[in-house]
Amino acid sequence: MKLRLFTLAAATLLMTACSITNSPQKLADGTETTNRIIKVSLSNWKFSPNDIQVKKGEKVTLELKDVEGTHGIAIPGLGVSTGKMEPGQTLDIEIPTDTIGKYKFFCNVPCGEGHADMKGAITVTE
Ligand SMILES: [Cu+2]
Repeated sequence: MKLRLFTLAAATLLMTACSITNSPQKLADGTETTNRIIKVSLSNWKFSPNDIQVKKGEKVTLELKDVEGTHGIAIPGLGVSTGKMEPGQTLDIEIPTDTIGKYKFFCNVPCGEGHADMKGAITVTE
């Protein structure tokens, strides 16, 4: 009986572990992904977070949400450039992670006095 309980506990634990790594998550637009989702908010005048670390080969989707002001994001080194985003708008972007490096990003929509402060970086590590 003790052994059976243990087996059951082990199986439950295993199932839990699998669901953490494999179960699809819903993106803001309702589509599902097994990618790691990193939520990034855009506001006056910052990206949060603005220092993002990912692993080489990791499947990553940035879930951008504009919470204040009109902004956009450009990550030239990763070939990403959004259009204008308005408050309340979300945008999901899968980013390439196949090359190690530090990729700077910045706001690509003139948005006022703090526009030049809207910057950050995504670092892809081994
Ligand atoms: Cu801006």
